[in-house]
Amino acid sequence: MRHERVRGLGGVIPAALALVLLGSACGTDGEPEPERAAVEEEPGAGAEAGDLLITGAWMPEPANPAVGVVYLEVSNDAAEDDAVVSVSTDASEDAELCRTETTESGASTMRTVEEIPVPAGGTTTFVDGGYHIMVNDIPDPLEVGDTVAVTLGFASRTEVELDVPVLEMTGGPSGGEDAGEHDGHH
Ligand SMILES: [Cu+2]
Repeated sequence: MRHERVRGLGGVIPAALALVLLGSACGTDGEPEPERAAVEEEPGAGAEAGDLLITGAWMPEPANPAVGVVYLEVSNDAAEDDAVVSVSTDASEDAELCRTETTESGASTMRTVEEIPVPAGGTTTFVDGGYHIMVNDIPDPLEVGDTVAVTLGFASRTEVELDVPVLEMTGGPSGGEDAGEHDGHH
């Protein structure tokens, strides 16, 4: 019975939507949940403010419970360069903009930075081995499933708030693949 119904719909709607309908039919008889499907496709939080678009924001569950890191992608659709110039979070009073750099001898060092540039028409990726947000002295340990409120301030005076999910170390959209052993910024 159920299969016949789905097959009938399949003739007139895209296969991807049919899958969504099929998925929801298993649980309840309610409507499909397109928002939920979108979240599954791209883990992490996103937000839009003016010409700025943030996607894929997440925090790997901290290995050291006192220190967390937030990764994300910022796109700037404006005609002018912008930059992230401040960060704050409800997870700790101590959050900062940070960059991992690889020295010529291959050692990794981290240093805080005043700003993280987001060029006009460009995208800056916060990633393991590059720019990131560092959250220090976390008083209450974070676990997978928690959400951390993060506010980014931009040079253009735009502020963007995000509810950043804490995910398993391997669960993020910008996981270890781009690790910065071959950092090409210099
Ligand atoms: Cu850092």
